[in-house]
Amino acid sequence: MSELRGALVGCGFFARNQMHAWEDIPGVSIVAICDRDEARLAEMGDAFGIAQRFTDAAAMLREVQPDFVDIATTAPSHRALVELAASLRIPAICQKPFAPTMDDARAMVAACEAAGVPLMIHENFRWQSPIQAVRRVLSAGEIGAPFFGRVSFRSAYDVYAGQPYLAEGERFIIEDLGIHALDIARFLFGDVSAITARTQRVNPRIRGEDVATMLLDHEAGFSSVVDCSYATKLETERFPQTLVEIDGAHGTLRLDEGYRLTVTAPGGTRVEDVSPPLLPWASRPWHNIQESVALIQAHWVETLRSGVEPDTSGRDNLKTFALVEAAYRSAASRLTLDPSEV
Ligand code: NAD
Ligand code: 89V
Repeated sequence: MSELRGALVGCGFFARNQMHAWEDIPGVSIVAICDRDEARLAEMGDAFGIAQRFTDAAAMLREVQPDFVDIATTAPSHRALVELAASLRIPAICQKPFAPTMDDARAMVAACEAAGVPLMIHENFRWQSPIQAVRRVLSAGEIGAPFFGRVSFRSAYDVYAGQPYLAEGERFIIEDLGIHALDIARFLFGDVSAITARTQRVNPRIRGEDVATMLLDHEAGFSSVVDCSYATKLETERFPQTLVEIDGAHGTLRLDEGYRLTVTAPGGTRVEDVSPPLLPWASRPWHNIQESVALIQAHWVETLRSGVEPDTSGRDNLKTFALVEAAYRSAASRLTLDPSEV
């Protein structure tokens, strides 16, 4: 199998994880990197020994002609970069959140489909090994058909220190973090026919909302609650753990603090430690997210080689992104909305 040559756009806070993960995947190498900020470009190039460095993405993609591009910039640049990749017929991975608007996201999917190139959104939280463990229990039918679910992320971790832009946007927690929890709800419970949301801003030093509570009606015929907060000061800080509760016809499942999975089924109760591994380049508490970066990127490579659509393809992720948009509109209007209509 020939080596896949990738190129990265965006050498900021999170891209370092993506670079480490690429280094660990056999048969792939990042051959060129790009950032408008020369200092960040130099720092990443030196850290990972990448000689081909560009400040302009179009120049990089035209000159290098990579097998894929990994877009690790923030949302405002996503549409232009994905459309650029599509115009050059280069498969693209794009970080979440998909784009600033639904129209942008739809245009990105249309551009890639018209060009016949794969597009995957880097929606990594469903790849976290504790979440995969939950999905395995559900799929095995151990607790029977679910009739209630909860996906919960509550923390007071200072995310603004590493990602100052999170404090500056009109939208914050649903767009940045809730998007992951909503995607997990889709992954575990299926697609959503209606959403009702409420938001609050507790931290006066940020512009957007830092608390959101959402009620989802699933097409499968039951409801789940997705709640997230960056204003929750607990005895033990849980960042970045997502907790899950599921009640089923024959039992229950709880993914609790400390990656403790408790399954109560007709045969009794078992407790498992489903902690993610600490990869050699990872550091606590981010290791859970970092492992999922390695797993989603390995998935991308498999799909690129096999021609199968990635699990979080652009088309799939339109549904998660529609939940984000519908949640904001529901919070503003106080109405229950159908996400397929936003
Ligand atoms: P950042 O601001 O630290 O880095 C973005 C970099 O992109 C900057 O260095 C900037 O100069 C560069 N850039 C922007 N537009 C460009 C363009 N057109 N051409 C070249 N360079 C350009 O941001 P970050 O915190 O690294 O976040 C990046 C993305 O990753 C965001 O969308 C964020 O939501 C996402 N993110 C995802 C996860 C996850 O777990 N999936 C975690 C953190 C961040
Ligand atoms: O995963 C993310 O998108 C990050 C964080 C975990 C801090 O919310 O921005």
